[in-house]
Amino acid sequence: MHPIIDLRSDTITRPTPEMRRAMAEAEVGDDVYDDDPSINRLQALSAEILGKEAALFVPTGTMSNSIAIKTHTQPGDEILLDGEAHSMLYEVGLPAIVSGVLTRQFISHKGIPDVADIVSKFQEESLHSPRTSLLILENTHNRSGGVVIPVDVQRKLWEQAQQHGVKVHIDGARLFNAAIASGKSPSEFAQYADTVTFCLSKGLGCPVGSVLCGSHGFISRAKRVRKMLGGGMRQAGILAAAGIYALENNVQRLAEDHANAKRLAEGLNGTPGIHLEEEVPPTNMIYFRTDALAESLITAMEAHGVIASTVSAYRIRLVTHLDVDAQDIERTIEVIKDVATACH
Ligand code: TLP
Repeated sequence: MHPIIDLRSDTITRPTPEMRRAMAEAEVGDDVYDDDPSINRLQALSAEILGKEAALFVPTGTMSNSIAIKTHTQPGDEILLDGEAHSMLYEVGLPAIVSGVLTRQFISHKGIPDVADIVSKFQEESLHSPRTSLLILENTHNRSGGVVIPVDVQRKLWEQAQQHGVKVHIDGARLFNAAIASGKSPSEFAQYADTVTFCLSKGLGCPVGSVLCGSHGFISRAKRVRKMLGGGMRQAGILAAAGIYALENNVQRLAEDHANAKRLAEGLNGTPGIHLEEEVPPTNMIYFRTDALAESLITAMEAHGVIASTVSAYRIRLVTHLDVDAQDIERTIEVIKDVATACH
């Protein structure tokens, strides 16, 4: 019997023995009093890597985005974001609930925003209109297949946003994937944003955690919002130690996840009933359309030990990560080909 191959998400990774050791040995203190040395170290390291003044450790990417939106905006403001963004689709309406903002959506081309379109949507406060106070960019872009928004596009958007008094926040849940795939440093992306969040609990392999980075002033206001949302943790240095371990050891290996995704796409290409959205996946995600109902394919795959996510009725996502290796990828190709051919 083969072990299960779980490609639902890169969130499913489990900490390795080395990471667990780092966690067990972590020095801790009460972080609400700023007394946790491991959290302080993770925050300093994150700010340094992203080229920002300060950083804040938070439990999840969802909370991090929410804190950023709340800290950047006033109730009644408008925020601009991709209609397929995580903050739009998967954060349970938090921008409306926590921040009281309007969400105005733009349509990107395969995850890449159109600069002119976005600029035309910026609104100044007037007798009639809400003020556009924030632009959110998601890099890599999850629902668009893990695509990387190029640094140059970010730069153009940033320049325009600055001219219009609009802040820019990057949901960089997978910013390190973007950096590794494009051969740029994370700070090259981060320089064109006021704030950036990245997740430790995805490709980097930690059990919990995200980090929000920005200026000193922004982070001290954000810390208050984190407390308000119940995210003021105490001896969470145990978790931060996993984050430090990941930043020191698990960044370069993301290239393996990208290579595995490419091999998986190559192996699936041309399979009857399966239509890859990208023949060459940009990072660690593969999205494909199915002729059969996605759910029926997923159920058949599960019976052979391969788990994936249904995105919509005829759309499936596979994500590569630390807990799947090249051998698992070959088995996944075999299983999906067999199942898809049988369902066709
Ligand atoms: N994404 C999850 C699901 O929620 C869809 C996944 O499996 O991909 N930003 C982006 C771009 C994300 O993809 C996610 C999680 C988050 C934020 C939220 O992170 P968490 O799960 O830590 O709240």
